[in-house]
Amino acid sequence: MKIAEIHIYSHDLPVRNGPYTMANSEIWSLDTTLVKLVSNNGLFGWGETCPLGTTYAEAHATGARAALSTIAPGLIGLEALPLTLHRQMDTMLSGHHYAKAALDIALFDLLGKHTGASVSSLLGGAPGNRIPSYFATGIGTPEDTARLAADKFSEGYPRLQLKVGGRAVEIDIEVIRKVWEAIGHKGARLAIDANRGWTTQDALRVSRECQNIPFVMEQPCRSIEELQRIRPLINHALYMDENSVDLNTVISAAGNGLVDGFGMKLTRIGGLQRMMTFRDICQARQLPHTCDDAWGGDIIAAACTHIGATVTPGLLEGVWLAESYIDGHYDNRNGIRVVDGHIECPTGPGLGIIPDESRFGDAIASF
Ligand code: 0XW
Ligand code: MG
Repeated sequence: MKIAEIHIYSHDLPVRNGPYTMANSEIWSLDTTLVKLVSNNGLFGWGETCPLGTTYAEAHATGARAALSTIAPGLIGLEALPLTLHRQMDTMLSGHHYAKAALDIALFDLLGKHTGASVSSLLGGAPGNRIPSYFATGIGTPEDTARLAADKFSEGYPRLQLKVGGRAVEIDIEVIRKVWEAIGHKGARLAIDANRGWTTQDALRVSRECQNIPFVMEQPCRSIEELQRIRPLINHALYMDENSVDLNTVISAAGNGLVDGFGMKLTRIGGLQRMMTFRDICQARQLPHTCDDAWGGDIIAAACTHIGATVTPGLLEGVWLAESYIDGHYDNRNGIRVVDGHIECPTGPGLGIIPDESRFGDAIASF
C-alpha cells in the first residue's frame, strides 16, 4: 500500500467557557490542523496537530502547516509504513516533530483501516479498554480550585492536575493546601503543574512549605538546568513535561535520574512511532507518565487514548483530553469522551473514529 494523496485542513476549536488558563497564558480559541492521507487502494487515515497558541511551546499552527506543505510532496508514492515515513520526513525537514506527528498519526489510522486492527493493537496491544484520565483545573483561587477538584474527583477522575504559577507563590501554596484538605484523605492523586512558571526559589519554597502533601511537581521551572538545580533540594517527585522535546532529552533525563516521570505530549515527541519508544524507555526505568497532547479534537484524543491503552497500567498517569473544553465532536457517534473520569478506548479499525470532514471545509492544500 502506498501513499497516494495528502490533504491538509485547518479548523477552529473555540474554548468552551473560556479562557483556559495556565501560568503564563490565556487561551480562548485554538487553530487545529488536520491531515488526510489517502492510499493507492482507496483507504484513508486522519491525523491532527494543535499547538496550544503561539507561546506555550516552540510550535504554532501556521508553522505546522508550512512544515506539512514542505514535506507532503516528497511522501507521494511512498510505501505506507511508519519507519519509512519517518526516515523520508527527516530527509526533507529537521525537527518540527509536532507537524510530522500529524502524518504519523494518519499513517497508523490508515494501517489500522487496511489491516482491520485498532491502533492500540498496532502499537503493541492493550491490557484493557478503560483508560484513566485526569482533570487539569486551570489557574484559580484556592476556594474555587478546591471546589472544582472535589467535584471532579467525585465524578471519577482518579488524579487532578492543579495549574499554578504566574502569580504570588503564596496563593499557589494555599491552593495546594485547600485542595489536599478537600480530597487528600479520599485517595486523590495530585500533580502540581507550573508549566515552567516558577523560579527555582518558588519551587523550593512550595516543596518546603507543603512537605507533607505527596504531590508530583510537574515542570516547575523553565529549563533543564533549573530542574537540575532543584532536584536534590526538593521533597517531591519531579516530572518533566515541556522540556522533554525529543527522545534524546528523554533518554538523558530518565538515564541520569533527573526525573521521576513525565507529562508527555504525543505531537511534541513526534507521533505514535516515537511515543512507543518513549513508553518503552519509561517501562525500562519504571517511570510513570501521561499520554497527552497540548490540545486537539477527536483525532488527537483517539491517538492519545490508543497509546495510553498500551502502557502498563501501573505506569500510566492518565490520558488528558481537551474534550471538556470543546463543543461537539468530529465523529458524533464514536467521538472520544471522558465518562466518570475514564475513557473507553475504541476497538474499531485504526483510530476507531471517522471524522465528518464536511466540518473542516475545503482543504487548504492538497498533494
Ligand atoms: C493538561 N495539559 C495536558 C493540557 C494543556 O495543554 C497543558 C497540559 C500540561 O500538562 O501541561
Ligand atoms: Mg504539564
